[in-house]
Amino acid sequence: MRIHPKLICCFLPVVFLCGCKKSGSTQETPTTKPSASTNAVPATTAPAASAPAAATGSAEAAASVETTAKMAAAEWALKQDEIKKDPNGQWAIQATASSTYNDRQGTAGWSANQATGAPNVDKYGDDGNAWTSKTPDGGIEWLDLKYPKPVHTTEVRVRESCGSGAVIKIEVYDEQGGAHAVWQGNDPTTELNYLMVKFPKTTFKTDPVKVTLATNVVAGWNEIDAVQLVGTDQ
Ligand SMILES: [Ca+2]
Repeated sequence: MRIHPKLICCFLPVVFLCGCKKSGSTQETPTTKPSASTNAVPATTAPAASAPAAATGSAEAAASVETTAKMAAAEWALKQDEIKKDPNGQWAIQATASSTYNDRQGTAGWSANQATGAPNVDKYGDDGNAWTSKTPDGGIEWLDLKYPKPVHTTEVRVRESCGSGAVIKIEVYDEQGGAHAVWQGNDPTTELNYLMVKFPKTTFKTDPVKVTLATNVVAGWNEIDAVQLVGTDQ
């Protein structure tokens, strides 16, 4: 039986090959796979607080670093919860993509539909509950998402869960099917976080949202857990 390349990617300690760990994120313990030795939770992948300069060997300094990290983790969890419950937010109900890992269809792991619904990836890293493209670094890939209700939109939130930072463009469509780019640029997202793109309320109602990635800009698999469309009827 052949070992799946994806599994290798998942279990090798060299996580950076997957693009799921970026150099520089050295605070906290970067556990590369689920381990029973820690009861830690999603929060460990939270955007860690900026690491205070280490005062070598001082217990007080260590405690202070820990406290800061915990506060950052709690803040991260609160923000995740707030977004999840945003009354003006909608989660996609249908998705298509330029390609999918291993040509996965339907509700299979890493298929486009894994980017529908509320976020369900708990930890930064390769996870079948997110969509990813057929190849990790092939270049331009896109994800097209439909929502229950067209709205005048003010924001799109893309939850990136592996190889974050590769989104280059977000477009929303008007009801005649015209595409409007609401953002194009350098995605600053790292770790398990949302790319939150805010813009003046659209004059038209939008439904489909298109997220374009350049998968070659962040090495390894670039995975999208969920995409929220924020907007109102008026
Ligand atoms: Ca998901």
